[in-house]
Amino acid sequence: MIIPDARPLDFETLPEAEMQARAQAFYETMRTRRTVREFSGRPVPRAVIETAILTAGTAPNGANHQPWHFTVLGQGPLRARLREAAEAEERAFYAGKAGAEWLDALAPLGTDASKPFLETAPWLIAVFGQKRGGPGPSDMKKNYYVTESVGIACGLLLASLHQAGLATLTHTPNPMGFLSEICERPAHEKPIMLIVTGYPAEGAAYPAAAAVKKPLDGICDFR
Ligand code: IYR
Repeated sequence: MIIPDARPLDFETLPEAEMQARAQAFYETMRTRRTVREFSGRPVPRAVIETAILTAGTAPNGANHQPWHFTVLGQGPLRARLREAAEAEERAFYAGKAGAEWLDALAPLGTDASKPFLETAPWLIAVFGQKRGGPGPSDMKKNYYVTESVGIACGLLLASLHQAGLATLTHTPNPMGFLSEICERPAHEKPIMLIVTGYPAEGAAYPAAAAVKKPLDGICDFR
């Protein structure tokens, strides 16, 4: 291939032992991440959130259109509205809309329609995938692999927040139309998830079932 406007790659080749040590250290960090559903109101500096979002924005993505938007909600009047709208959807979901199989699957996690963290946590990050956009700020081209790209960006965002010492929760009220409305996002953007972050509430706990991870041979094979 011919690389347009080619730049030399800045790449550090590590000794294999160092490579393994770094991979192991990152695994040890990430394996302690737990989804937290009880948040303290203790403030978290906005700069940490900004840096984590910059990290999310490094995700590989379709045609480098970077098809994402992050609306960050600090403490403010939108929170009560958001909680009310999310809990209304969740009440319908848990009252039966989800169906028995889905509700059975959630039983070990103990989740329910009550979402106080939407008001207590210092930061909520609403993540949107842009069906249209492009590399330029006012482009309206077709975007590609939006769901995959935004999924990877969310993974990086969660990893960054965790490694910065914050608790995280991915929340996916269903449907999420109210998020677009409250965040005033345009119709070509699809709400993907809400990422809640802050400190855990004092005495916060998690369900043991959530921490059971499949072993390597349960998620991987080499050929
Ligand atoms: N969105 C609901 C339900 C929910 C669904 C799944 I799949 C989860 O892993 C957890 C919860 C809620 O937030 O309660």
